[in-house]
Amino acid sequence: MKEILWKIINLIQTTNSFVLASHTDPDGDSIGSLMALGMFLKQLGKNVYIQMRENVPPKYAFLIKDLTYCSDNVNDPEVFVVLDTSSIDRIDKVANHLNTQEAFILNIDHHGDNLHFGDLNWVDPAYPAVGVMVFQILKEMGAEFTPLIATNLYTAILTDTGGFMFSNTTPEVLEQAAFLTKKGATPGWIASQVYLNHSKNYLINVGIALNNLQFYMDDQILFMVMDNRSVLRSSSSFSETEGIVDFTLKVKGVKVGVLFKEVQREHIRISMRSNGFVDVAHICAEFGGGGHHNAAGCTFYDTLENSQQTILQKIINVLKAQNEEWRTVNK
Ligand SMILES: [Mn+2]
Repeated sequence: MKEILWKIINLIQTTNSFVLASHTDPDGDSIGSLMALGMFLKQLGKNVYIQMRENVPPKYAFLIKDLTYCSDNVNDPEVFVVLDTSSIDRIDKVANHLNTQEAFILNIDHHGDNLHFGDLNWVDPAYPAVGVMVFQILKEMGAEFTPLIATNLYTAILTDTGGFMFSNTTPEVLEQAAFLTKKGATPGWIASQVYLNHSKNYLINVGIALNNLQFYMDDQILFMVMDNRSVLRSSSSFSETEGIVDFTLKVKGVKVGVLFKEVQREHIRISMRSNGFVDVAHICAEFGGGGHHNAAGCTFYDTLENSQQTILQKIINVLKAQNEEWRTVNK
């Protein structure tokens, strides 16, 4: 077993009160990991509080139906567990009555740009989901995988592997998913909750984005744009846009796809996807953002036009350099 895993197990065995938190704008991996670890700690008889104040998207409501189960009064936790969060600034703000200043910080994450802010850091970008890391802890510690724990971990893995479609879908991941299915996770039902549960607004937003496509560099780059006026005019809002950027990679030949959301004038949210050829986390980091090799984001405080121009130039340069390198290696 990895040494770090021993240390984490030892920490869990020798402490009693925990506050768990993750990043704002929770996703399937952050919610699923928090809930699964929280419920397991409760099995051990620990005091647990899960900090998840920020809007949990309605489609993930099925994961948190037993959140009360993990809302003990923990005022001065011994351990503050942070999951799936590269920087402590990105944490969902901890409620005022909680004092985590004195707590021992356990940082478990798979983002390559993690800042190792913990007292104990298990950071490994090789893991497809933090749910897989939590799975390992539970497995090693002999957890009882209840149907709700299995459902949470399955959802974490499902969503961070893009529905088992990304290149991080390894044999191990599928074995873990099979194990969780035997423990009561139901793939068809979970998939319908996560992927077939959109609002009308979502589809209106897809329409706006698909209506404004821009191809560059022989279709290696695809931009989708949601300008403020179109969204307001269609009486939609920017709240339901998760996954729209993934449409870009459905087009053959596209290596980098970008969605620009003009949430306000001179406030542009940018989501980026790569087919694997270039590292979009690296591109977004240059503009103060971050993420993973294949999925990242950043924010511009500039006009929509300037933002597009700056991003386009950057991606063209990166693609040219990468194409050049590829030609050299494969000569
Ligand atoms: Mn994750």
